[in-house]
Amino acid sequence: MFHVKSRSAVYPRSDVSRLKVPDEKVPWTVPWPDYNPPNYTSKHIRGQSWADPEIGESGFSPRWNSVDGKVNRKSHHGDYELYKSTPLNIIGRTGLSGRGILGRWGPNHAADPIVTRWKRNKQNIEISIESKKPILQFVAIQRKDTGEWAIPGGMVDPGEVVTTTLKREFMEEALNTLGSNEAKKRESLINKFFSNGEEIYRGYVDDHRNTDNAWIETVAMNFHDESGNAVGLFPFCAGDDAANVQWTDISANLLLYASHTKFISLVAEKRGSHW
Ligand code: RP5
Repeated sequence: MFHVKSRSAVYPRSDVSRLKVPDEKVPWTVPWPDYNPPNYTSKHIRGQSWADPEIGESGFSPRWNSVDGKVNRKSHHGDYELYKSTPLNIIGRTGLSGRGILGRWGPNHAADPIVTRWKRNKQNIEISIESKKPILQFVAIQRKDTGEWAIPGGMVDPGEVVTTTLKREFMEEALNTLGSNEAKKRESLINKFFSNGEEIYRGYVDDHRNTDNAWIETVAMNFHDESGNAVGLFPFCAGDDAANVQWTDISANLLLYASHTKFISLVAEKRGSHW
């Protein structure tokens, strides 16, 4: 269940089809002597500052399973294996080798800020007729690349601490209107709000960009506005990779990008809200 989108048929932004990997053949420990998936690394990532060179290229001597200079090559799941000096997906086979459109060999670290508030009708928190539990809302963005609704997450920059990424990505994707004056006025409120997060999840993301040799891992944190008077009142505006942004009711009906539905379900469980 946790490695389904990583095996989806056609690789994003390409016409490359993955080799079909049945559930039972996902683990590398299950022998598959003829396993020979297509190899694909998009030429668009070549030479990008955020991307690694090819394995074996002169001057590229990565320190796998370590913090390698400013690049964190450690997995949240422990040490990954190497095959022919190339990292192997920590969960298993995806039906595609190479890096696809991901920049790093091995883990590509992301961060996901889950900003929540209670749904209110005037001053009263709305209760679900179905579950009799209060309804929680989170800030969702609509991704420009797939059109799917998602948590406004993003990749951790080299040397950046995750708490900085969480705030930066939220500001870029959901609070784009906060130009310099507006941002200054609200700066201390925003800083205070983002200093109070609770970790919800840390590890592998079932993202359709994953390959046998490159994959996304995240730290998802919940920032909750209990009174609804902090970010609850902010004028959201989609920016960067986001086409739209909105408060979204949390329930089991959500169908979100990658593993985001799972992360949101963990928040609902933690806060005892309707699901
Ligand atoms: C997902 O992709 C992560 O959970 C995070 O939300 C996102 C990071 O990638 P970009 O939004 O930068 O493309 O796997």
